[in-house]
Amino acid sequence: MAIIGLDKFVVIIKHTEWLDTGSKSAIMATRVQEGGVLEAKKERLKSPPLYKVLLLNDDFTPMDFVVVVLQTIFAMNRERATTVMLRVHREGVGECGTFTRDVATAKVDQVVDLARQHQHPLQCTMEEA
Ligand code: TYC
Repeated sequence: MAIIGLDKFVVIIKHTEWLDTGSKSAIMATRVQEGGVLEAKKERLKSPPLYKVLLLNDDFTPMDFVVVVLQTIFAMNRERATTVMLRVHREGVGECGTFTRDVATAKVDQVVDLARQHQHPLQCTMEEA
């Protein structure tokens, strides 16, 4: 909830309706009713769960391709992308970043799509952080 610190809202309800004047014509009238009180809850929303995007090693995807993937999809500079790629190469798995679920899903899809377009078996996955 974005509103913090407000205790109460006064509710103003406007009714607009046709009033029958008894003759052949009718008029529009607006009535304003005031006085309802709505208590604001002093609650903060929980922050959304975050997901780590992980790159997996394989024996076929070229190192240079993985570096380009990390630069383009994860906005890493060349040095950082090379460090992450080498970690995946040596340890089997490496972290590309932490994102909300939708962003992590989109990044995983982009990595896999790009890899398949180039006929590489590169695997990318995500897990809750
Ligand atoms: N192991 C690959 C090779 O030797 C390089 C590689 C690194 C592949 C990272 C995938 O996520 C990966 N060409």
